[in-house]
Amino acid sequence: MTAKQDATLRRTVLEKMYLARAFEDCISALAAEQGRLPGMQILATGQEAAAAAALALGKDDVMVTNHRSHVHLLARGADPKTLLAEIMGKESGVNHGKSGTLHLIVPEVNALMTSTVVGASPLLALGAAFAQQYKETNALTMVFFGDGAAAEGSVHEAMNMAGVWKLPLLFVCENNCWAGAQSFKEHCSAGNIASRASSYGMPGELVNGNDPDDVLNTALELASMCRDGRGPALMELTTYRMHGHGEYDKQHYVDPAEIEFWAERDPIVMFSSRLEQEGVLGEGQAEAMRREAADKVAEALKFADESPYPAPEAALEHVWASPEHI
Ligand SMILES: Cc1ncc(C[n+]2csc(CCOP(=O)(O)OP(=O)(O)O)c2C)c(N)n1
Ligand SMILES: [Mg+2]
Repeated sequence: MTAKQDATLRRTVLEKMYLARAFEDCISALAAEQGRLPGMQILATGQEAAAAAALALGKDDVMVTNHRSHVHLLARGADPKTLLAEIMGKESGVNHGKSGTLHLIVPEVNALMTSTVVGASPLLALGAAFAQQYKETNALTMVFFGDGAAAEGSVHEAMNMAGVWKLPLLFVCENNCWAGAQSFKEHCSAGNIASRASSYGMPGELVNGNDPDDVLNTALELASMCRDGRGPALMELTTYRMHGHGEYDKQHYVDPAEIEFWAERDPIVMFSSRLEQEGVLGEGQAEAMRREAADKVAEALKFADESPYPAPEAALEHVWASPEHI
């Protein structure tokens, strides 16, 4: 990558981080209003540097993600309008209002699946990576999962088979220090997840998940290894869930000092000031990006608000794949 490409990509990473923050701030506000959003809202506030991992993917690569998916999908290029409409259960949503926030699928950006079954995404991704290898494509699959999911048998099985078959599968574990109301220390016997990679014969990298440069560089390097036929890889992003598990959760079980500690390490604040200091962004450009993101989300909200709910007669449409898609 040349320095110019590098600067362009880093600016895009920041743009996507601002977009994800504005998008989720909007959801957080809507969730506080009665009757605006169906179901539970799970946000990734504080985890926006993961956008850099999604931006390491090429057009033909596949992404599979979990219940905390908005950052990944927006970074990959999902349209905030149809995404927000979907989350609001509207007909114009990316899945015609039938998935809501927890089962989003965005075929336009090869986001195959969002599974809220903890630990399911890596197995689904294994199938996608198998198909990529079988069809002799040059593409890879990236799968996001949490530190809690890492304890599920299905995740170990997926890692083992990916290692055996040398599949082009990049496992991205976002260790946000919590799985529901259980801290990492309460549910994991090891100090980190990345070190497990050697058990499955693949490289494992522990990355500062609040530093988009680290995330981007490691993701680019590991993705290129997967693409070259060298088998799967694992990266663990150490980060922090700034909100509760869902918007209903007021985090009574978390030491406020812990939240404060991580608030001082806000990935957006740190990255925007780094890009300004390095001259990658000129004066006022970061603020302009932030405002542009807020405008896009305001437009998305207007679009979603003006869209109707699906008609009851359409309840069974778009639920099963039509024969021509099988
Ligand atoms: C198989 C299964 N078990 C339990 C749950 C309930 N559940 C939803 S999210 C969650 C915590 C997952 O933690 P982690 O994998 O660290 O992801 P995070 O929520 O922190 O992003 C649990 C236990 C579920 N959805 N699926
Ligand atoms: Mg977690």
